[in-house]
Amino acid sequence: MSKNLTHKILEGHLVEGTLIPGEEIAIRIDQVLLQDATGTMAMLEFEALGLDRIAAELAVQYVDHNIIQTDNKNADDHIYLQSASARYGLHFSPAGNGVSHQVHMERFGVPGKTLIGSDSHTPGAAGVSVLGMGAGGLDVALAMGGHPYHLPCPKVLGVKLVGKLPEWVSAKDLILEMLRRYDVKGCVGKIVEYYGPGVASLSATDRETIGNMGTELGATSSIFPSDENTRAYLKAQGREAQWVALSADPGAEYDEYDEIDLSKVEPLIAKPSSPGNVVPVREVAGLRVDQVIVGSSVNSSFRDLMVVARILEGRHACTWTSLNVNPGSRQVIENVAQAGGVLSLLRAGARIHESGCLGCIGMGQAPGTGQVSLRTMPRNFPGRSGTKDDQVYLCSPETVAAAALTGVITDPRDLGEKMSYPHIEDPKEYIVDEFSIVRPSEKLKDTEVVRGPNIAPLPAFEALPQSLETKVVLVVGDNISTDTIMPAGSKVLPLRSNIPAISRFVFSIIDEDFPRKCEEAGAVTLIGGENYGQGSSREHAALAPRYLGVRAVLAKSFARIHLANLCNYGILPLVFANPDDYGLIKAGAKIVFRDLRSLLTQGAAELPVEVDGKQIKALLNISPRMRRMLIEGGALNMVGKK
Ligand code: MIC
Repeated sequence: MSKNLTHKILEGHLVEGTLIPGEEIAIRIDQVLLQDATGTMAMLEFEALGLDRIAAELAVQYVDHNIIQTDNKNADDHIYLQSASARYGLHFSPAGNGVSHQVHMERFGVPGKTLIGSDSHTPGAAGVSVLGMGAGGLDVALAMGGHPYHLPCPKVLGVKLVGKLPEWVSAKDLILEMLRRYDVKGCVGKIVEYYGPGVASLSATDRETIGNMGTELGATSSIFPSDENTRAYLKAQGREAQWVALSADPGAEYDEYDEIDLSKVEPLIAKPSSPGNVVPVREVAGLRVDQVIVGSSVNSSFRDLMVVARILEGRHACTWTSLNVNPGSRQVIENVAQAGGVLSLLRAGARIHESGCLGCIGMGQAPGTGQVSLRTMPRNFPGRSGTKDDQVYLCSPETVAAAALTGVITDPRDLGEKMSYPHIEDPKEYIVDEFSIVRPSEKLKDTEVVRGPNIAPLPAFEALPQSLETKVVLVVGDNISTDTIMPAGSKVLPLRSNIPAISRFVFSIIDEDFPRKCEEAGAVTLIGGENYGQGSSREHAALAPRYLGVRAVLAKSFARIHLANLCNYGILPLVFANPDDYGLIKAGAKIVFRDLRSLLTQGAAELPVEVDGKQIKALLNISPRMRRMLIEGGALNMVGKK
């Protein structure tokens, strides 16, 4: 039978289950990626497993998020991560080296491998045909320890690409076109597989852009065939020997189909404050722009920076528009420098920042009150930039460059009247620095793990009681992101290794009093709408609420990674059997769950819920493994028992 590429990779790694959409499967994980903001917790969890060394083929700890060292906290975390990497056999990529997704693709991605990362944008690995998935820190720790990764078997959405992108239109516009079609939850439970003749016109880094931001569709992952473009990229990285050709069989079938004619894609932009709020750039043209940023997690490759550099060459950014460049890696900026791009950018007035995530998660670069910021980043959830009521738009490097020149949102095709479109060729041979990554070795194995004062021990949680009496402390709407539940930003991110401290900021964007209210209530139920917990992989959005006493979230639906994180920390992810019941529950309501333990043990898919004395029903649509976790009070308790 002819197979699609997703099924070929999944089948090659399947250790439990069958490839039936929705059923839980477990797959072998070849590579693991961690970043520092989620990595300290994941590393503490790995240590809690009591293993001497990692068991995965490769694990790389990147330092790319918490790189603003305003006091000891981030530096303490980095020392912990570096010493633990040496001790347990991880590769270590220090601060300044670049964003995990970009560096992993440069140095480690191998077509056909599976990768999980403690960062939701791990699917960017699609750039070199790696099946990358974001996961909570605990799942990542388990994968490092050699455990398989469990997930609901996704459907495969086959997107046939035909034609070629026009000038001034690039990969970002293509993924924005997908977001225009599917919005932020249209691909939950799916892997997006791109195929067809149009694929050949997209370079490896273009594919990285599409895979990385495919996360915003709610997708489990994205994948591209491994072809001559993949080979050219790996060759330019000095890794041609690791290339293998991979594609779907001719006539392969998909669960769902779509088609995009690349020649019809136009410059698009996601308006505040959702990556799914996409319109043509023309529709918002003329709006004054105060800040533009190219780079960070996505669109930070050589091509992305060089296209901006060439557009701006010999010109200067508009006086009121701050032009910012966040290279994806040290390698990117070295190569841009070699190609003359750094000088063009500097002479255009650019602020060139250190390689890393930076403003993408509110680590600096916050816009001023009421200011408009155009960014090539993947997310613009409310307040994520660090500024309340921010006005962040997401767009291509070409649209960023056009706005930098004119000071207003501008369709980059309009620049075509004054200049020809700069086609950027990727280097035939990238400058590669083999010393930029600390490799594990026998010598480093005896390194002592250094735990500074910023590292607090993991909190322990009790098993599920037979009955639970809770209070509703907060009712939220649809598409609540983990940025709202557990904000990022320069004030909060440094507390990622200290759950008691970070828990003071849970839901602070909505209600600064939330932690106190939870403590007063003792046990808490939260009420959510559709796609609760979309966005990041940060397990802190489950772990910190659990620490405050949250025992259940009753919502219309959940985002994939967050649902797993809730189970990992013993929080019940319940779905309204009748979505109309959502409107009946107000903050302050008393919610009682009776016979919980027995019902979960019996495998009940429907649970009775008493809301202020009135009975409604909730669905618990999770695997038997997740049920066991909930009963034990979380994954660590369960693994500990084993
Ligand atoms: C993000 O883009 O939201 C982050 C910050 O990279 C997160 C990880 C984190 O919260 O540390 C993600 O994407 O998973």
